Amino acid sequence: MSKDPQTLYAVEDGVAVITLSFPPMNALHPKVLGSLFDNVRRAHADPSAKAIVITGANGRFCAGFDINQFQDKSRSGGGIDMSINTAFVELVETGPKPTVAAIEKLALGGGCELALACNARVAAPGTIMGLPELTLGILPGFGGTQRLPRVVGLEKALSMILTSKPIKDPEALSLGLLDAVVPPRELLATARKLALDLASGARTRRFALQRTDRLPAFREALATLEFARAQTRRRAPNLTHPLLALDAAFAAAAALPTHGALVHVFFAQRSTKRVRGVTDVGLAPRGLRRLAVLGGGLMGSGIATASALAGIEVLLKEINQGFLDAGLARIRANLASGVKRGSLKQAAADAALARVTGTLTYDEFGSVDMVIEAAIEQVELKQRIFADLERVTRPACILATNTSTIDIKVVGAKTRSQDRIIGAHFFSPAHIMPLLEIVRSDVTSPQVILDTLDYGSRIKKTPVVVGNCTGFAVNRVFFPYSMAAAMLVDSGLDPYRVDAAVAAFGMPMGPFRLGDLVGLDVSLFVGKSYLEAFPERIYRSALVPLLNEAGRLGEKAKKGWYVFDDKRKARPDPALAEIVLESRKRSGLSGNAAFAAKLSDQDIAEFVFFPVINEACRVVAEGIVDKPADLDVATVMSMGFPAYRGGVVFYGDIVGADYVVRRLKQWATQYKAQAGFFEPCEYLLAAAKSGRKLSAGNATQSKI
Ligand code: 3H9
Repeated sequence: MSKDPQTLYAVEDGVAVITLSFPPMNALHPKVLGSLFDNVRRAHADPSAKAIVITGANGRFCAGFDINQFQDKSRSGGGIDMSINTAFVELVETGPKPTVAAIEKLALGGGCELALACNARVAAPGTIMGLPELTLGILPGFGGTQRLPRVVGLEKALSMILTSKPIKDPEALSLGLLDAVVPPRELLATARKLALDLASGARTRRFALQRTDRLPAFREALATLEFARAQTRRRAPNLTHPLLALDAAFAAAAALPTHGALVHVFFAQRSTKRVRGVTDVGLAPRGLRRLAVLGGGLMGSGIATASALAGIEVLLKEINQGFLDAGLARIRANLASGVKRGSLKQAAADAALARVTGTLTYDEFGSVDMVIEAAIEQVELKQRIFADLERVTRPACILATNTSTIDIKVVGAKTRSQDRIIGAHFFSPAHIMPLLEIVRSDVTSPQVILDTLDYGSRIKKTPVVVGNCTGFAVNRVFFPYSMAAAMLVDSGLDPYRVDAAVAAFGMPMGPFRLGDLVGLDVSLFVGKSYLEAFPERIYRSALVPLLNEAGRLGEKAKKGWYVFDDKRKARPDPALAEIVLESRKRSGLSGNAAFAAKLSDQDIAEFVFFPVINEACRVVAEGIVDKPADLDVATVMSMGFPAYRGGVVFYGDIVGADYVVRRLKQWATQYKAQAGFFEPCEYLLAAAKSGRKLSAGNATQSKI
């Protein structure tokens, strides 16, 4: 037998048999690998071969990468050609013809990794398999950290990698690392038969890298990793590479939800622009040239800024010269800050400003294609404005309101133009926040919705079309968030602790810091509509009303939950304690103090977000969104829900509907008087029972 590193090629019974040949252990010398891949390519092109078996000469499969290569000083940098991994995936694992490993005696290190890349594995008794790379101070580098956890499960894979101890064939068989163990004389025939079965489809071809069935849920994976990390640090305090190997193996499991979530958000963001009955009925957007913005306050000036920057002519209307000057000054300031931050060129800012005209009358409204009303949230005022708008605009002009709470049909109640009335709900600051919630009523015309979608795209917002209900989609889903957080504080938790736990979960800031940003007067006002709309499932805390009474309105008043210095930096305020104590007294939740004191950061995050998932499920079930993914996009882009958790509905699927239901029920028992707040909705319960994904959506017709 030749001592040269090579592989041999033969076709037997319609199967290409490729034999690793490099005595004594068939180590993966670069020449062996090169020859292996050449022969796999040859097999793929060989019409007489339907499938491939990879085996080893000399009664041995393979002892791994050729260790001599690590010592060869002539090799520059000692690097290993990592395109080998691509070849493992593209030629061996997913190539046009299935591969089976026929293993005798040993499949170690790279040898085991080669076997793992094959679609099935057969061995003779007495075979050992393992990844001993850590004993050489390296990580399994041919995909073992990624494939082994997917084939034998994360816990077993970590233990095999960390201990470097191989396992014997009976255990490998029971773990699924081997598909069969047969006597040596039957090995090749069995492997060939298996390979042909995979080729014909008689048996399902499996791809280790694509498997998820053995991977644990994320929480469990994290617990396994943390345990293994602690153990490794204790046992090998001076070594780094075992920890790196651990992380790499964990990535196979952990990256799964994160990767899945981010890909989900990527596609979800693009799919919000497709709305059934609007974008699939052959309509074309009419193109918006001139926009009127009613109100030059914070929202109105932000909307005007974003629109002018997109090349749209803007007519800004105010009720008196003082307000108009202030509104125009805000637009100038918005543009100047863009230039200062470097996101905007001076010339573009100047051009945008030149597109804005101020007015105190409706005289020019006959020439606009769309009006966005951004006046204060007063029903009668808005109704009066819309009656005026109906009169002064052309019948084709879109009438939009930036209300964040008021039913848009109520806004248009004094008009006969309900079909051209739509909600264009921006988030503050409107020229920066990326989301545009487009609210349609049951009579808003598809053309008006399409034009508003088109306008949203032009001003570079991600539009999400939602149905008309209290709080629409975004605010409605987040009401329970602030309520749950307030419940925790009334139960005895420090608000700053709650904020820290929620920030640790991945939110840009906690609910109380956000309250200060939005303004606690606004929170009180907006919250009222929700309290009235859903009395059966609210928690009414005295906290926000008491803060309002004390003039603690948030950042703008320099004090709210926090106190703020001149640079708008938030600091905890000891003086808050008095208000918190008073609210606790009124809440009647003192019996929950011991429960609250024991909550971990993770518990806190679940306590505030699981009611959010529950409400999101109601929104989906009621057809307020076209598809659950719209809600995911909306929550990521409005409140900064972490994209790597996929949005609230997707997050519910990551943790599992059954787990969410179990927790909600626990809290309903803990908080008897507030049980309605935690009551799981039908949609969530059904998903928990059937195992159906929350993100699968509602079978019934959407309302929007
Ligand atoms: C790897 O695979 C890395 C990859 O993840 C990816 C990298 C990017 N290479 O011990 P023995 C030789 S790292 C070259 O007396 P036993 C050995 O030097 C590799 N040579 O027999 C000796 O040569 P000689 C991971 C190798 O029956 C002869 O074979 N794999 C290799 O008592 C007989 O060896 C490992 O860590 C090799 N990989 O034990 C396995 N392996 O006759 C390391 C053996 O000239 N090997 N040789 O002195 C072993 O643990 C034992 O040798 C083995 C056999 C259990 C296989």
